[in-house]
Amino acid sequence: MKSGFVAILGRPNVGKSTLLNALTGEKVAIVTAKPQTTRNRVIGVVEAPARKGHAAAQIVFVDTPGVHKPGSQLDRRMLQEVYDALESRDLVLVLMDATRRVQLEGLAEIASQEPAAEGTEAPQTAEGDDARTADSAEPEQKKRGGWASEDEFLFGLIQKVDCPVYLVLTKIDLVQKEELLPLIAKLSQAHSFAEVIPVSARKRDGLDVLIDRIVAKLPTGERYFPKDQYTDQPERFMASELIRESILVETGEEVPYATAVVIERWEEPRPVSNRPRKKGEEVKSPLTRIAAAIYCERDGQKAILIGKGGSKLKEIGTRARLQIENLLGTRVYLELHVIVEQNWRESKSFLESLDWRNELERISNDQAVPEQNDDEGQE
Ligand SMILES: Nc1nc2c(ncn2[C@@H]2O[C@H](COP(=O)(O)OP(=O)(O)O)[C@@H](O)[C@H]2O)c(=O)[nH]1
Ligand SMILES: [Mg+2]
Repeated sequence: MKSGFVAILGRPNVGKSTLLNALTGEKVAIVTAKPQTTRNRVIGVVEAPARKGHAAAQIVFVDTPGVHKPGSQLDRRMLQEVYDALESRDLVLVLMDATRRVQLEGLAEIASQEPAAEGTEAPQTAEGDDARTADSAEPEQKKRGGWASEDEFLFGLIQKVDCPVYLVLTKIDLVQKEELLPLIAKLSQAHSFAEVIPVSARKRDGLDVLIDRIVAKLPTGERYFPKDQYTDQPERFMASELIRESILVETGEEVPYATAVVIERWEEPRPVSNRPRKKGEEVKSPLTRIAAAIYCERDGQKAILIGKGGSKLKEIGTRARLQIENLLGTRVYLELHVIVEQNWRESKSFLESLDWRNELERISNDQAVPEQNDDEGQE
């Protein structure tokens, strides 16, 4: 059998997480129309059965935050997640939004100009006129320079990897076939891709071809994950992500970007007793009780998150609860409250506390070497 890690890379909002979910057939990563939805690298595992032409394979996809020039400590952490994903991989998929005419203009700049020095403003390209992508209206993007420099940044990243890199054109359900060819030609000038594969995650178009081409490049090896495991994220973290997704959908302006979610309490359902039931007595399905804190940076954001008479928080909660019920397969009682934590996006310690991988590492270290604690002293 074959197995390997495949990193999914791309600018914000090109459909990385949507593709991951379509490939795994599970909701592994949250998806919204807003850029910077994904903050951590997210693993989704796909079992590809043996087919004519290739062996059975386990493909471990690693979805990543969208590549953008970091403005805050949170952004830098997101970029670090991209680097981490690039470190252990057998193949890289670079996703480009097929609807993004402006990318052509950006890459024309790359081909014809010296690379812009770090920190200089790149020429502004016509961002506003491609209404088909939601992130083009994002003011934060504008502050950090034009698309050209951000594409350049992404191409710089893949220049350094030493494994095959595939170009995956996404959202082809939104464009005419003949629009793809000039885009492919232009992108191929910027990097020599081992394969170019157009897909629509939404219509499940091109996914089989993509899987076939990936398996062709994977090394022989055993599974990295048990056969029925589709992600490495703990349920608690997935639940906090679903709450964040709900906030992203239900609020606007800067609120989604200034928000973090922390699960504070998690009570597993009590085992259902199998005592005899009275006639007509309803058997309640199991209930998971979850309490979560929503962190934001300012009082004004808190007011927006809560809404008139708590109405916004209620909407956020209801939407998230339904999703978490789907995830867990139990009923869920979800309690949300909002906390102002000024400038948390710049706080290294706060950002570290959000990372479930740190948390797991800390727990396993605590359990592995309890007797060494004395020698380490300070902390
Ligand atoms: N029409 C269409 N929209 C898509 C497709 N894939 C993703 N999208 C949309 O693009 C937006 C960004 O998707 P997401 O997966 O969060 O992008 P990411 O930031 O790259 O992870 C969402 O509104 C998706 O619904 C696709 O194949 N077709
Ligand atoms: Mg994403």
